[in-house]
Amino acid sequence: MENFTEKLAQTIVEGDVQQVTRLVKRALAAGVSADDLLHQGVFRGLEIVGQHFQDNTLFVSDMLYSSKLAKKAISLLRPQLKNQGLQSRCRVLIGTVQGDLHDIGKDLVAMVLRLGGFDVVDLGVDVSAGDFLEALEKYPDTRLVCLSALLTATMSHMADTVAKLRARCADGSVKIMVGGAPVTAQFAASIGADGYSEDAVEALEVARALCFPGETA
Ligand code: B1M
Repeated sequence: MENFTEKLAQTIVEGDVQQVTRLVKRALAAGVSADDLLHQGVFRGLEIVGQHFQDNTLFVSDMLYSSKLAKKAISLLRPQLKNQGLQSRCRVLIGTVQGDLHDIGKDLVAMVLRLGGFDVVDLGVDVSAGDFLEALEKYPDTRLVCLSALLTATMSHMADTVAKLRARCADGSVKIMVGGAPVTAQFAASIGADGYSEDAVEALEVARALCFPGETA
């Protein structure tokens, strides 16, 4: 059988929108799971792009184009991804921290949380601590704030935002979860976040544990 996931990864690196669209549709029709296409196709492709960028064989414009292809693939896969319905609704704010424009991982976390039944308000990218605080005013029923960072250089903004959110919500009624490629569990603990997750699937588990501690095994 054709190796659709490998082909999708390669198409994210060097293909175009039509090729991605055709390939994803053919793969789904052939019975390849959306989950496999996402992880072994889209994520793998972006990983290769990152490696090529690091060894100077790809440029920022190439990374940008690949991210567009990844978003196209994700939009086609979204309806097929498993809905892990949750009874209780819970307001979540999410954003990529100040100075950081990466949103693919953040969008995936938002999507998985929505599939899991959370009411997600996506504040976008380059979100300052002040923007997060303003959003908390606007959505007073918020129970969880999620911060994403992809650049080592923006991790300090993550720390600053956590400190300001903590100062505003000292009673612990609002939990904070952080994540993103350079973020580790140790870093999360050191800045006082309540939770950390390595990927979008784990983010749902952590969000549930933080918002509904009595309901998780
Ligand atoms: Co950028 N970039 N980029 N980039 N980019 C990286 C991150 C980099 C690792 C590439 C490299 O050098 N190998 C490097 C960062 C190095 C570092 O600081 N550690 C880098 C750089 C240097 C830059 C620029 C500075 C380049 C330049 O201009 N010279 C620049 C910075 C711009 C800025 O933000 N101010 C830049 C720009 C860009 C583009 C705009 C071109 C584009 C982003 C487009 C977009 O997002 N709309 C881009 C891209 C595409 C990448 C790579 C190739 C792919 C990132 C991605 O989407 N990955 C990336 C290399 C790589 O990752 N290998 C790279 C796929 C995504 C699904 O993974 O985002 O990690 P990720 O999310 C995961 C987990 O991390 C986790 O769950 C997600 C899904 O499982 N997660 C969370 C994420 N957030 C979470 C939050 C949570 C929990 C889990 O809870 C709240």
